[in-house]
Amino acid sequence: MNGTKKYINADPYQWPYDGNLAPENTCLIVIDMQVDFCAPGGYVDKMGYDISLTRAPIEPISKVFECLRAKGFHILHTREGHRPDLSDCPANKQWRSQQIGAGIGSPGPCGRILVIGEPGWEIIPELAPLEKEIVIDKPGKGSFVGTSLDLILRTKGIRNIILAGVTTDVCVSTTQRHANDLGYECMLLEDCCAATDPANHNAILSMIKKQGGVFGAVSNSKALIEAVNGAS
Ligand code: C5J
Repeated sequence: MNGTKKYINADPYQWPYDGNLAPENTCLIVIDMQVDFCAPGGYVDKMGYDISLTRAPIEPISKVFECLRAKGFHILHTREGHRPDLSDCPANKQWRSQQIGAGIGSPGPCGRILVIGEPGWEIIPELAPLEKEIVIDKPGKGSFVGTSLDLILRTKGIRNIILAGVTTDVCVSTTQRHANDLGYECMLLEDCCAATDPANHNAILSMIKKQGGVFGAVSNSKALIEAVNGAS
């Protein structure tokens, strides 16, 4: 932004730390807003968790999309899923999912659970990616393992990552911690994320803010939109 420093109101520090915020160097990564995590009959629902929790971020994320797309920020999406033959699904991951009644690869109302190409694996229509937006498919919880995400971000010159999606305590947190270790400047939008247990969501927010922002900072959709719209 022409050498002018730009910050978003965040906790425990104004983000990014050095005020180097611009559409070219900043991306929003929306983690796993898939039917399996947010819709009736999907993976999270089958595990017996309340999908009203994982659906709560849909509206704030939509508003953030509108704002960031208008300003030309990068937006990436991720999907958790496995090959139809489950050759990239570790046996322990599948076993654990079976223990809670939502076996990965098992048939369900949204097709085979967490399997690539099935209806449950698709991103929910409310948050569908635009044609030009990159979608990262990942077999694990973090978005960097087994994917080209780091290469893509570095090739595009992205150094600031804004995180949204589900679930705060699993895929979002794993991605943020890994990104932080890789040197990216991270900020999580608290109302644009959710966990299947609100206490876990709150615990992650607290962890991020320790040690001066050990994994980055925490903000929300309103603060982001205000800062970006005031930016131009
Ligand atoms: C989980 C995710 N919770 N996307 N995946 O298994 O957080």
